[in-house]
Amino acid sequence: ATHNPGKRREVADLLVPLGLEVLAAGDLGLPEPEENGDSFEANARIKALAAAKASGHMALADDSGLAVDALGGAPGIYSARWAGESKDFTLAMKRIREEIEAKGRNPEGQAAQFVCALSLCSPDGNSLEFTGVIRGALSFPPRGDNGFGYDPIFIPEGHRRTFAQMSADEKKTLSHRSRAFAAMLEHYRQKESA
Ligand code: ITT
Repeated sequence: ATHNPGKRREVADLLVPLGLEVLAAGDLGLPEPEENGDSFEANARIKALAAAKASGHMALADDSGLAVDALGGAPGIYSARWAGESKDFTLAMKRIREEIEAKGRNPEGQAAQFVCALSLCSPDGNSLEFTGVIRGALSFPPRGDNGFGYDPIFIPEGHRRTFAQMSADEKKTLSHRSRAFAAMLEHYRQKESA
């Protein structure tokens, strides 16, 4: 249930090895519902439910974002909106730097985390949500050409390069999205073996 090509790529990369065919809401031309929830989980459920109802299939939605400790968790669920109508993440990353500076802090090395909530919803409206988090630090100026969104300013804990400087496979071993997926798969594995 996504219209974001970066997410589509990463989600497909996680689902295809399970033998699943991936059709994105963007591919199907489904409308984007208003994301008016107050948490990542609530917004993921809004998107999954809308896509499940519109398509008649199980739908998986991802709501995610970057939460900066020094900004009280902003941009958080507003991560896409900080990039504006034109989805300009250079502008969004600049705003993060400026808002940290406005608090009299040095943006370099500020603690932050990427959060991903997944919602898997059936057309009858039953859903389950799973969350994954990766902590790290901000680094400026933006570095790297891989990935999408805020990847060029985020260095995951224990590493020295930004997500955008890592290959897709390396990001996959660490990311909030992979962690939320792992939680979802673990849930269904346990259910299967029960
Ligand atoms: P859909 O709702 O159609 O899925 P979106 O881009 O609007 O796409 P969100 O509302 O969940 O999705 O916004 C999340 C934003 O957070 C997204 O636009 C990215 O810029 C950022 N983000 C999420 N995961 C990211 C990642 O792995 N790397 C970099 N930025 C990420």
